[in-house]
Amino acid sequence: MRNAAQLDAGQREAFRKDGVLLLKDFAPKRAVIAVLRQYNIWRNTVIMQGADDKTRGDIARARQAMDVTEGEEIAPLRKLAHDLGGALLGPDNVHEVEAQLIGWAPSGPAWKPTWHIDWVNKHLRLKTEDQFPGFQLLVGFPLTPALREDRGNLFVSPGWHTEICNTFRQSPTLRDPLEAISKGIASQVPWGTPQQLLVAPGDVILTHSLIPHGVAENKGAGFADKLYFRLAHKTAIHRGGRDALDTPWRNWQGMQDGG
Ligand SMILES: O=C(O)CCC(=O)C(=O)O
Repeated sequence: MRNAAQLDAGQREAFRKDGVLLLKDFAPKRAVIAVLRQYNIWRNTVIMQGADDKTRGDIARARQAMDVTEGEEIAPLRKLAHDLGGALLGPDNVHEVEAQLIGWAPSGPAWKPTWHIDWVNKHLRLKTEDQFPGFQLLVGFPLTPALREDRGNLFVSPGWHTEICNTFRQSPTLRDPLEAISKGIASQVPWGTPQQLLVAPGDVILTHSLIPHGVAENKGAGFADKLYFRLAHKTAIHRGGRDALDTPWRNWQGMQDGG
């Protein structure tokens, strides 16, 4: 395991270019296993037992997500996420917008890929600036292995944070690029060349908030589970406003001074 402060210049440069960085074998496995164990307990108690039969069936077939604001099992990975946030956004600048456990059941025949940019265009119905990204950095911990494709992997379009920002910068109105994005989502046309990330527990995924992404089909036998932290600079300047969309590295102190 490496210290978060050791993100080197090459990794920062790759992150700037791709908007995505996969850190292999970076998180302590024992901490990852502890979160997975706790998630399974929550899944079988809080989520499943509280549901009626139909909901329980739906849950077993689909995506579940739960916010995790507490839980001592989460603490070591939360610290690592915040350290990484500090390395990229600047030490002492990190604000946690959301922590979320997400599990994808083995997908059925009706499964469809869903492309999106988090919070920019919610279900194609963006009406107000409130839905612009309220975060800047996603830090993801895969809890189960997805070392081959179609195991519920996160898939991403590297480099497209820049394309999205350029589109916003060149457009006189906010509406134009949003409509273009909507169209892409509606027709399921992926941006760029989508890549499924091949990951194992202990790996850490970093993505810029404007990276288009989705989830691959899960042809495996079990759940594909992840823990995601969404982080922002504490001034939360990205909540609302055009600046969040046309200036990719505003307030990323660690990206500006080379770390
Ligand atoms: O489950 C995943 O890996 C990604 C989920 C996702 O796209 C999201 O929460 O925005």
